[in-house]
Amino acid sequence: MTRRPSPSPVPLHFTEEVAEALDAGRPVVALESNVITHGLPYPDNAATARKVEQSVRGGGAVPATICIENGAIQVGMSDEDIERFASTPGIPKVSNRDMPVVLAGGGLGATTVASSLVAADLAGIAFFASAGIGGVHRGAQASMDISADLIQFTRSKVAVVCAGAKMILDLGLTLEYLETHGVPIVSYRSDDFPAFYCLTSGHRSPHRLDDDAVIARAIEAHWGLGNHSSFLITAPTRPEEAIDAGEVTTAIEQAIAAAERDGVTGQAVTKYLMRAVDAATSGRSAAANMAVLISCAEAAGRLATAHARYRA
Ligand code: PSU
Ligand code: MN
Repeated sequence: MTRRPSPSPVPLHFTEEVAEALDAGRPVVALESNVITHGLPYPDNAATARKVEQSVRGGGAVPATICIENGAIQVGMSDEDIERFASTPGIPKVSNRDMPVVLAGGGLGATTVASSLVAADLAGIAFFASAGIGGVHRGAQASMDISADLIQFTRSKVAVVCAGAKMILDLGLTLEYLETHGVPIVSYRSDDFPAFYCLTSGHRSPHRLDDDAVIARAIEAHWGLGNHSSFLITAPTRPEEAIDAGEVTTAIEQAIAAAERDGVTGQAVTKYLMRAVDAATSGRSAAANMAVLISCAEAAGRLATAHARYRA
């Protein structure tokens, strides 16, 4: 592990490869580790995390999976780290609000989209990839359950490549929230705002761009306008790996009702709903989940490469 000069007193530990890439201005894509510990069961989670890293490399960029360990933010995880996070039960989900406490305590922590963005911004990594961002939950009018991911987009200067937000959420309200906060959204080679492993959420995206170089210019223009916030690029999954929204609608509604009945609240809601939908679709949604993680990582690798070229 390498230390690079950091503007923050919080220690950032980089793998050699990530430190070298950042020093040389080569493209780097940050990735979250919560999807390893909480997104998929073992051993699919370890296999998928490795494939996701390979997909980032396939696009020409260096992957930097983020986690918390020994009171430091780790920027880049070794293969052994990934295996340990994938196979150790009980590693906590660490969102932005949890970071200081887990850092002070010295234990392990798996970073969500929100906390990974905090880390990427501190580390000077311009790109982040995740399959599905958090969003405004259905019924948020009463529960006030809005993912901290959305708030962090308004604070972290990072380009985020994702396949939209998960179908379990209220995607219309999620788009409203992002519009209110001036977070740009561009659909990559598509007209629609996707819904994770579904090709469309039924909502059109505010913008469509097809050209990697134009996307790179748009990201720099956003930051050039003085915004210290994220720029969202949605890349839909491959049609042959997509799930028809109708196929999961009933499963989602039943999962939400069950979560209410079982009194599931707060941090636990997202994982509970995802697992219930996987169970109801006999694992088909888990397979589609893996596919969309990989397609987002590929797109992020390519776009980060175009962006690094534009900046050079
Ligand atoms: N995608 C998945 N499963 C997940 C997540 C994403 O398929 O568990 C995680 C991500 O880490 C995301 C988090 O940042 O869920 C959002 O959680 P919440 O809704 O509690 O903010
Ligand atoms: Mn929540």
